Amino acid sequence: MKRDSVSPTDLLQVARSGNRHAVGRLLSLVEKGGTIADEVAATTHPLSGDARIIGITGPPGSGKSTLVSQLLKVITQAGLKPAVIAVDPSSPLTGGAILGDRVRIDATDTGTFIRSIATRGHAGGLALGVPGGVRVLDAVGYDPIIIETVGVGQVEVDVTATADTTIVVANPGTGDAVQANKAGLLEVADIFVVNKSDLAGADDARRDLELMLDLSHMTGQEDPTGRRPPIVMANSLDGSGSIELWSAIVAHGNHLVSTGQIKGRRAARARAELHSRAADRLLAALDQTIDSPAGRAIVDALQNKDISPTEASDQLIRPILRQD
Ligand SMILES: Nc1nc2c(ncn2[C@@H]2O[C@H](COP(=O)(O)OP(=O)(O)O)[C@@H](O)[C@H]2O)c(=O)[nH]1
Ligand SMILES: [Mg+2]
Repeated sequence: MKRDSVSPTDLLQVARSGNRHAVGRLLSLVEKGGTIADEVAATTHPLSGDARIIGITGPPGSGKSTLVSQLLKVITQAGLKPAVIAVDPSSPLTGGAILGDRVRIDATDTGTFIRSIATRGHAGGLALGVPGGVRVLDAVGYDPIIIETVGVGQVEVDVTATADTTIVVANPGTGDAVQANKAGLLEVADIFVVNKSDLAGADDARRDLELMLDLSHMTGQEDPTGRRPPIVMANSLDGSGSIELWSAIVAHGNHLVSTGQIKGRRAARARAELHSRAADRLLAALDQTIDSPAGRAIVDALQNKDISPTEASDQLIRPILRQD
């Protein structure tokens, strides 16, 4: 069979029957962007929406991948079938098995699916690639789906923030609590992990986070239900803390369901993806228009001071907004 002749619908069917190669190919199509990614989205959309999405974020080198590999053991032991999307460019992930540099998990053995997604170089970038990839994994039957991102950059924070449960990782002796606060991560955290708790200063790191949480409470940023994010201490080299972390994730999931907040989270996720998609299309239309003869005429008119900057941009977007 010719590689390009297989439709997303056929690929999805094969993927759902347990063929990991087909899962990888669907994810590649998503990364490619364009019409074929749109087709994959249309095909996987009706079969997705049920998987738990867990976002895990924190500075590069804080041990996210290592922590995830320990978490995967707990999750698979619980009889679940997890998948990981890593958008951390510092993690040397392949479609196969590498997570962290000391703790490795053989994905094929456990039925876990691990995949890295390029942060650059595909249409729509992270904001579209991640939801598209999550939808594929969800439609194939993976649950939960873990997204690992470095907690720098607004898009990464946004992607993480739309997970059902967002975990923020900090380390001892690094002032991570303060950094997390600055990056806006404190507000999106449902659970904190002080990873590398085997290192000196772990208790101080915990206290810093507690203090930050106290302060955010004072400024009124706390959960409307009064829930305070728990802080889990973890040593991902030996796996301690991973069972506690999974319990905290499950408890948070139950909290979302019992308070009805799950609906809001998922609506926010749908809204964020729709916003990215629409923005992407508007920008493409804008690029096309500004480089057309009519667009160049508007640029000329602006340069010649025939029209004001506002009038120029109005003229430019008018035909785009009128399209139906
Ligand atoms: N001492 C210690 N080192 C850790 C721990 N977790 C991860 N590491 C190490 O920290 C480094 C970065 O880990 P990695 O998982 O790749 O971090 P990531 O960039 O956040 O994904 C690696 O050398 C890990 O072995 C931990 O709990 N304690
Ligand atoms: Mg990593």
